[in-house]
Amino acid sequence: MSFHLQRVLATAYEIKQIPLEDVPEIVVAGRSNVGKSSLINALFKGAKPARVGKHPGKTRSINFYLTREQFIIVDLPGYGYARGPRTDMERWKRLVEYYLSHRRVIVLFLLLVDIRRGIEQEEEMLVHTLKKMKIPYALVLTKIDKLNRNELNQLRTIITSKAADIPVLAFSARTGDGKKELIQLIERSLKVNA
Ligand SMILES: Nc1nc2c(ncn2[C@@H]2O[C@H](COP(=O)(O)OP(=O)(O)OP(=O)(O)O)[C@@H](O)[C@H]2O)c(=O)[nH]1
Ligand SMILES: [Mg+2]
Repeated sequence: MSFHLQRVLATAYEIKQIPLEDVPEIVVAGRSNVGKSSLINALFKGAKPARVGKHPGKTRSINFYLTREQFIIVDLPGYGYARGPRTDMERWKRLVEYYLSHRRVIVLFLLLVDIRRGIEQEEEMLVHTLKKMKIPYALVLTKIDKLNRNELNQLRTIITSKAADIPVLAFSARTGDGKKELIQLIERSLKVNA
């Protein structure tokens, strides 16, 4: 099970480059280096359209990937890169807030969290915004291949209990663990909104 890339619809560094397609969107967001681009690449069969970086801050633009299944996967730039200029969070906020407030069709917002870091202040703020805007979201715990089963279960339980009533998935781009559940969640979100 995978999705197929039709084409890269847009690479937006600025507000005016954000496309306004009337197609449902799945958003992938999270801290810099959390694994957003890797997760997106893992969802596609064949194509690996998103750039993956050793150095945090690789994705600076909002990237829109149109799938043959007729929805868009959105790769948001990462936030919270400590060594970046202070104005980065401001720039990020402006671009992303504009994007969120001018979208009609976000069917699912995937908030990625490194399982070893868990939910921090930035994620709490984001969740607050998503709730306010009534955007459906789920937490995706990334890089689970870095833990053994015990550690994984322990951390997953802690994070899930904090997340209360929202779906929590665990995923590894390296091993493909959790990919099936992720694709099912995306498909369900698309159907609910069809
Ligand atoms: N072990 C492991 N490494 C991963 C996984 N996913 C991503 N990585 C690594 O983490 C680093 C960052 O991955 P990216 O996919 O570029 O992360 P990103 O969230 O898109 O980063 P920015 O675009 O900089 O915000 C890369 O070195 C990846 O190879 C995973 O599931 N397991
Ligand atoms: Mg990236």
